[in-house]
Amino acid sequence: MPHELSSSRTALRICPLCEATCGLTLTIEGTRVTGARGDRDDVLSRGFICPKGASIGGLDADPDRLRTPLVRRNGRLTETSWSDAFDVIADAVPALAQEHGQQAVGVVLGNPNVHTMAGALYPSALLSALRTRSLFTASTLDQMPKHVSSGLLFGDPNAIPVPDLDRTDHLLLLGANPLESNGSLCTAPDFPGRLKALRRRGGTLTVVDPRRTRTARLADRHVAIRPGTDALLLAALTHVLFEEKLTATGALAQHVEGLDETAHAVREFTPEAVAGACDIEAATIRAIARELAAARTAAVYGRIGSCTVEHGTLASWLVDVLNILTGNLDRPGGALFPLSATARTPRPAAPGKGFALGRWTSRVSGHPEAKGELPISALAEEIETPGEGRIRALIVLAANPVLSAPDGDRLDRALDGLDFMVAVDPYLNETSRHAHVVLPPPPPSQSAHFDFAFNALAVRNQVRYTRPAVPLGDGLLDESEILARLVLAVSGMHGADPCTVDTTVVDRMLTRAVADPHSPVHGRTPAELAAALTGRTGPERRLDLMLRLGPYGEGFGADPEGLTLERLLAHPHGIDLGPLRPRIPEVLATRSGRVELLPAPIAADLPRLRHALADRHGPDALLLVGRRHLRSNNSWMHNIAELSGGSNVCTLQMHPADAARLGLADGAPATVASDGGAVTVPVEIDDGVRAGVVSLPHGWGHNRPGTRMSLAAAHPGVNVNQLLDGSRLDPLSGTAVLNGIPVTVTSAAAPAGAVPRRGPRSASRNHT
Ligand SMILES: Nc1nc2c(c(=O)[nH]1)N[C@H]1C(S)=C(S)[C@@H](COP(=O)(O)OP(=O)(O)OC[C@H]3O[C@@H](n4cnc5c(=O)[nH]c(N)nc54)[C@H](O)[C@@H]3O)O[C@H]1N2
Ligand SMILES: Nc1nc2c(c(=O)[nH]1)N[C@H]1C(S)=C(S)[C@@H](COP(=O)(O)OP(=O)(O)OC[C@H]3O[C@@H](n4cnc5c(=O)[nH]c(N)nc54)[C@H](O)[C@@H]3O)O[C@H]1N2
Ligand code: SF4
Ligand SMILES: [Mo]
Repeated sequence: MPHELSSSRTALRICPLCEATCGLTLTIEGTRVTGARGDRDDVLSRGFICPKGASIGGLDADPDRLRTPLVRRNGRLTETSWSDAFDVIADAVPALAQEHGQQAVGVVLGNPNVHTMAGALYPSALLSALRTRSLFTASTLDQMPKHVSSGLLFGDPNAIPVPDLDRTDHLLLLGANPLESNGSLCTAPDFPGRLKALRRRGGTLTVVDPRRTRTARLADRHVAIRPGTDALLLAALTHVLFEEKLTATGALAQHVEGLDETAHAVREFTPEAVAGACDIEAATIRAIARELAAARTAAVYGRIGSCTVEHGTLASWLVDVLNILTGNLDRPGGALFPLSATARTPRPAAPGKGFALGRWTSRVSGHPEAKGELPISALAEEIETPGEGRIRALIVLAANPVLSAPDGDRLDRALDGLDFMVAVDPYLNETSRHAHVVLPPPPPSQSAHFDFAFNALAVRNQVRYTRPAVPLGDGLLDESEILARLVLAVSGMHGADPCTVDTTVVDRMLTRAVADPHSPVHGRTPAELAAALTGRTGPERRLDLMLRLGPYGEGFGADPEGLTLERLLAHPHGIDLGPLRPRIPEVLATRSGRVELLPAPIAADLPRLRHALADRHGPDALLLVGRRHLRSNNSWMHNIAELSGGSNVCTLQMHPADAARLGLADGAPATVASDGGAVTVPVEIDDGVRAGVVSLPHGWGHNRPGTRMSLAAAHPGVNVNQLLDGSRLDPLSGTAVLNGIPVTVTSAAAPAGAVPRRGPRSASRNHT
């Protein structure tokens, strides 16, 4: 180890562990991260840190992290060299595509791709190299309904309005628990502090959640809705605004079409009509609508609990309908569109191409694509079902669908039957254990960081970049280089310099820019511009290019004060680019050039919502919802000692009245059963969940053989997604219904005959 690395020092690193993107100050001894605190000078996070960020040293140094590529030989995964690993991929993937067709090679992208530079910069090159439509991502377990509603309303699926937390007077928050999750589709480090500040400045907070969460406990009003009925509640709020003439679209009026049609479309959803289904009094619904309309400024914001439900796209649409009708969309204090430093530079407003859904459908069940993706719930059947286009090879980047998607047992078996699978993952887990080649990225401290995705969802426009805090360890490859080499290996260019991938992208972007009359580089030559780029690596040069051509960029000399990578590097705590500002109409890309308030696919889905009005559950029905714990992160952070234990456990939370009715004591094992199967799990009696609702966290179930996550395996928990068979989807977005699932719960010690019809499946076995 070089001498200068042997003493203690500090280095800045943006936290990649959740959407808050806090700036961290790492303490480093030698090459080891021994501490982390919030960077007080960070322009966005101002010193905030949570327990996960504080434990990043433990995650970085986890002895179970893979440090060497693995290749399957004689059925066993064995350590190998990087060159051998890529040789194996180059031998297998192009040949399988040749033999079975392009659709036979599938790609799965998991959540951490939005938290790494590599995940932002290379998947599109991978997909174009493969020319496959077999793309599945965590979005169809998450925010796809929001993309679809934004695509339909605004013409751009990535134009997602963000609640202006720091300036709003009133926040109506549905199905989100930022006190545990630290926020999502709303990048706001210290979300808890920002909510408290809202209250302190006299603002009001309403939280709609079947559980009295830590967020709900901060609120002026907590509405314990029946799961799965947010779209009904939101439709009723919309109805009240029209009925009581409380709409005031203000400056937006000239940019919105379809108001009358929308009023007509929600006419049946009166507060009185939805009250029973939502289990919320009509008077409360009217009060919420009036408060929303009366607030000087207000924002409606919905997340997981309003997305991963039966009417997820309708609920996501109605969130913005309410923002629009109250004049709060696109105004300070309402919900605004951020403008990130790497976004496309705004153009003069003009009609766009609009957003199309269902341009193709999945092979087996005919699910429509959304944003180029097929529902991840359909992955197993696409692997299992014979016929042309059957998936034979899978490239899995940073995803663990065996735990995160419905019916993990079925997917587990399907993956086992693949001809070839690559996983880019630091862990050998429930999914990667099936791979023929595992390519492990380095730990976070050894990677550079830039938030391409979350800067476009942040409550303040700002830009930050951190270089690796620790040099790349011996024998490791930067994840960008791993993905670049993977692109080359599958595209017949195996062995070429990985920089080729970056120079090709740079050249393509510059060629497009010089031909664009709106670009500051119009008419110049790509080679001259490429030569001006700075940066030590391919990803840095690409970042430099995006910053220069972005909305705050120096435009290769057009604005000498503008952003470049060099200027950003001179500001290690980031550069504040100001509060969010109105962006309509420039942000609109619909065919009409206006906000299309009642898009046809939405109108066509409303009859399904009408059916839900009548959909009454019996008095003893139980509906399952999820939950997140502050010290958790989906399926992959149960292996970190500092984050484990205490209240971070896999239990079935249940209201005391339901527990009493079912004869279940606190801590007693209960069997939960639904469409897809059953799991057995300890009961936790908690009056924070409303009666008629039970809650299990996701990401557990670490009991499969062949993984290498010792601590996680020692307290495995059960996989909640085993209760799902993958058939419940929000039809417009293909998103799995993960909340509001009817379940039965029985004592696991119950006598024979009392067990559910399909029979309990013990969680401690791997079913085949
Ligand atoms: N029932 C239920 N299910 C859910 C949810 C729910 O609320 N309820 N939530 C859903 C949501 S919102 C999401 S986003 C999905 C997440 O679904 P996934 O993305 O499939 O799951 P993660 O657990 O985030 O797994 C990420 C994988 O990336 C790996 N990884 C971690 N860091 C890196 C890295 O730097 N590089 C690479 N290459 N790999 C890395 C981890 O080891 C892990 O294997 O789960 C969904 N599933
Ligand atoms: N600590 C921690 N932080 C995380 C993650 C993590 O696993 N752990 N995961 C990250 C990821 S990938 C994401 S997408 C975000 C998600 O961030 P959030 O959306 O804030 O996620 P949750 O904490 O799951 O909150 C969802 C809430 O919806 C409620 N809910 C369930 N069903 C319904 C319903 O039908 N209606 C309403 N109104 N509410 C309902 C649940 O009770 C729960 O409190 O968190 C991110 N941050
Ligand atoms: S809130 Fe999120 S980004 Fe901030 S320190 Fe915690 S895990 Fe990291
Ligand atoms: Mo997510």
